[in-house]
Amino acid sequence: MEATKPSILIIYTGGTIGMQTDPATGALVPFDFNGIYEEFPSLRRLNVAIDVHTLSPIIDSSNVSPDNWVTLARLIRDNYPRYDGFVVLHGTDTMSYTASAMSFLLENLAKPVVFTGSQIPIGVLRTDGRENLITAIEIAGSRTDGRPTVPEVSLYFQNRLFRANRTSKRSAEALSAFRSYNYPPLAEVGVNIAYNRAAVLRPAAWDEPLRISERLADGIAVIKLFPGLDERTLRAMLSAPGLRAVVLETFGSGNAPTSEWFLRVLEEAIARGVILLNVTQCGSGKVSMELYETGLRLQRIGVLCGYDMTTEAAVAKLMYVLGLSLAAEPTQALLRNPLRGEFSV
Ligand code: ASN
Repeated sequence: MEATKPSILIIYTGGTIGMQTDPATGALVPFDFNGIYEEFPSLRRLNVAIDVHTLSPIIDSSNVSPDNWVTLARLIRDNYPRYDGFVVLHGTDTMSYTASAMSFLLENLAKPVVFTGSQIPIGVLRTDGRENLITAIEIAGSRTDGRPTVPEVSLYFQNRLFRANRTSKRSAEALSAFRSYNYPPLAEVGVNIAYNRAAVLRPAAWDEPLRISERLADGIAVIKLFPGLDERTLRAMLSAPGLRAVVLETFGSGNAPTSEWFLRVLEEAIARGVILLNVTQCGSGKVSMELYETGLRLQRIGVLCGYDMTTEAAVAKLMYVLGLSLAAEPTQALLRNPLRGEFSV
């Protein structure tokens, strides 16, 4: 008996992948993904059943907000029992933020949610969108031993499948726009799709209902250190009304100046209850605060270690964890431990 076709919901949120040239005006206009089979007849050969949901309004991803993330999470939750997998088409500029946020918001996820997009509009002959889309659909529908092959939030771009919360957009030009410096690809795509099954996250249970968190905290900031950052500026940033947590982008393996004023300003913020999470400005490698005096001082005053987490994942995780409104201790515990494979200790 033929196995039933996997059913995939494509969610189009906006971005370059959904653009095509209007033959009349030459301007870029949105592509109607409901006509996906007419545009890409080869999709029928994939042996998957596809439905399309277009979010309204579609947005350039620079305009994405945490409210959009909650809308997306609700859409996936509401459709979860009906589909075997989800493909989210998203602008590349902030895709790593949205996909990281989704990895936290979707609790008990046991089905594939594959993000993709393109650098060249889908309606342009040389587009990278066609391959990205078709392969993302194939990955979302893939099963191994009767289970989804990649039951986590992933990001597919230019022949590589990554854990979404390990990615950053690293090129505004190259078709290979995303990098995952600190975690190996979940799959490499050539003639075949070679899955790295050992790297894929397994759910704690396969049949738990999907739950979502619908609250993302505000009051999160990113502060990137640079030589010459002065006391007045740092103090002003850390005294912003409503500030709850800061992703502190430090140097190298989590290092920062040891000057008295610098540590005092950070200490004062921590005393006011502001959480400081240390991630490195380097793409690759991790924060080890005990390595140098310059990191140790941060650890002693209560700055949390972000290990090899991306800034994108750190922002999303802080919004998610603080949105849970837990007491200080469980909040810190969630921040000190990886929840969705977002860092390696
Ligand atoms: N500006 C676009 C976006 O992020 C860029 C893209 O998708 N390539 O929505």
